Amino acid sequence: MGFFDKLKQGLGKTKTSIDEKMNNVFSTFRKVDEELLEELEEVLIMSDIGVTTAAQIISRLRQRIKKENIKEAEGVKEALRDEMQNILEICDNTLKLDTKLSVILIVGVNGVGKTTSIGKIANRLQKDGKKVMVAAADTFRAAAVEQLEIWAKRANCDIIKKEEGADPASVVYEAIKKAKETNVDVLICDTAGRLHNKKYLMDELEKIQRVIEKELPDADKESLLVIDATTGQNAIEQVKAFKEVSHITGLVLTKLDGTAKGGVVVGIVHENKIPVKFIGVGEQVDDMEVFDSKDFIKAII
Ligand SMILES: Nc1nc2c(ncn2[C@@H]2O[C@H](COP(=O)(O)OP(=O)(O)OP(=O)(O)O)[C@@H](O)[C@H]2O)c(=O)[nH]1
Ligand SMILES: [Mg+2]
Repeated sequence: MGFFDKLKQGLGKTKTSIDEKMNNVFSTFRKVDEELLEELEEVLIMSDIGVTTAAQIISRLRQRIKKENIKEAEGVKEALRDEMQNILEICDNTLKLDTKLSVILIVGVNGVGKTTSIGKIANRLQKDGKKVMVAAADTFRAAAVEQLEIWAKRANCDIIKKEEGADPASVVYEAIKKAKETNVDVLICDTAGRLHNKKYLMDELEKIQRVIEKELPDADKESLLVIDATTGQNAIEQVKAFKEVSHITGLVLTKLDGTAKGGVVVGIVHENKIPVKFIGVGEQVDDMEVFDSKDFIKAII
């Protein structure tokens, strides 16, 4: 199955929700008026896009309808797709990893797919000819290290690990040292996700980042927040919490092959100006793609 089909199939439930609601609105379509715009705004809000973003999309849509004299349902749909895509395209979604030894820090709450995404990203970068190393800085559970080891094998890259309970920042410190010695291009650091224990999470993440900053002041650094697309509105809270501790450079949206609520990402990107860099569409090593806003919107509506 091609990537687009996978995404489309995955977004099937999202599609049903946004598309179905949208079609309900258009099924009673008579003319383009305020009532129609109000109904569309409601659909957007119900699709987790967020009140502010939905209002702005509709306001732009209203202007376009006037300016372009749109009178048909299909024209409204097309303009709506366009406006949503514009939002998702506001920022650059490429990874900036130009320095020899650059670092990707992976953060996010429990179970969103951090470790899995690391495996997939490592695999991609290795295939692109980069030498990758992963650091098992989630020392919270022994199983976390074992899981990352399995992914490192799949991606064919080295791993730096310590015993369970070790200081995560010390794992990162050691990994940076080893990475420099062995000519690594990109170091990817796994972290433990715990939003409920926020203070600890903050301290631990800050410490890891201090080590990276101190050891590699001039290196390119990405801090990717992993978000499970099935969580809906809660994802907004996660972005807020992690933005307080880290300069998030991009999002990884996982589980879009599942019961996805992809709409939430439109609001997140709009309100935070953080681009989606990758999307996860399955549990296999190849099930990750660079985010493409056009495909994404086409799959949703
Ligand atoms: N269907 C699907 N499952 C995924 C995807 N990404 C991750 N998963 C699954 O989600 C579960 C959690 O993934 P992990 O990578 O362990 O998540 P994590 O964020 O590292 O979890 P913790 O280390 O416990 O915080 C696993 O069962 C993965 O196989 C995806 O894109 N699609
Ligand atoms: Mg993990």
